[in-house]
Amino acid sequence: MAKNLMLAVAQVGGIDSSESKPEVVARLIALLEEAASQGAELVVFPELTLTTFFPRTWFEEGDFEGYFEKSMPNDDVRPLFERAKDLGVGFYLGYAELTSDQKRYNTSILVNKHGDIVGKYRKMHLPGHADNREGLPNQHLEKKYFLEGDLGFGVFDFHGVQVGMCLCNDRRWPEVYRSLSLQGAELVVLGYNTPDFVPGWQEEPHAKMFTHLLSLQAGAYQNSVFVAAAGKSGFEDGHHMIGGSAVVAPSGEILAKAAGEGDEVVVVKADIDMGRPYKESVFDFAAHRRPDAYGIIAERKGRGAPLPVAFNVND
Ligand code: CDT
Repeated sequence: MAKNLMLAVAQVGGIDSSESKPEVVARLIALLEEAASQGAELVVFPELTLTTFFPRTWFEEGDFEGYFEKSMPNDDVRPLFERAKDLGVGFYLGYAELTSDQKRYNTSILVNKHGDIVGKYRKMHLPGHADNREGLPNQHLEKKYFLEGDLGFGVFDFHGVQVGMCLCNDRRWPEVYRSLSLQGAELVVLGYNTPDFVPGWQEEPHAKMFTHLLSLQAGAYQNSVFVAAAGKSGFEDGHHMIGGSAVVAPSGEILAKAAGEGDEVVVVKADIDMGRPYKESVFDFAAHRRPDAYGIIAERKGRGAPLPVAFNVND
């Protein structure tokens, strides 16, 4: 029997800092309802969905706590959980997490169709800087506001579909998809915020959308998984972020992509078994991978000298 999942990416247009969390949650519920009306079973929301992308701004200690969630669901977010449960729809949601021992993470959760949190992820690859770089169009202070994730790359059961999670910059790192695919992931879900300007990031404007989609497509194809990516997009307090929320098949082909940069839902019927022929042929990991030759990937962090290779020309 075909294993189909009605999969939605819910792109969220810019959230100005003046917008309250209940106002944002009302927008998310409208997107959820639109997705459900098209039959969606799982709705993917962006990274840091509940607020403006606050890491663009330097705040002094004590001035940024309002951006963080101390529990999940809390009173602001509970209406989203309740509406999703009523509709029998699950979701992925990114948010800023403050733990009971005062640790801060860039976090996502996976919620099943019954409203239960069945998976949690804390962002591993934190881009940007921790120091105050005044005078720039905007900063990128994820290294100031968040600790590196400590939960690893988990794969979680969503009503029979094996789902891995990551967040934004993680999508550019092949190790992420491979770590998830090695655990049997069939679908990778992620949220993102990709600003036009990131200090120290040299990339032509036209390349931003290309490298975003390239990362999703390469990750999907090389790991025989579906990838569903939802962005927070458009202008926030005058700062622009790319759109391009998309669903990609294990072939690497884009099945659907948001057309604009505002609130928009894209729904796709994902035949989850589409990954199987790839997993059983070109990407049959057990048959073809060479972990004995990949040690350098786990041992070395940055680029360095070549490793010695012993060879005789005619042997
Ligand atoms: N939020 C986030 O991780 N954004 C980054 C900005 C670029 S860092 C070079 C991204 O990868 O889209």
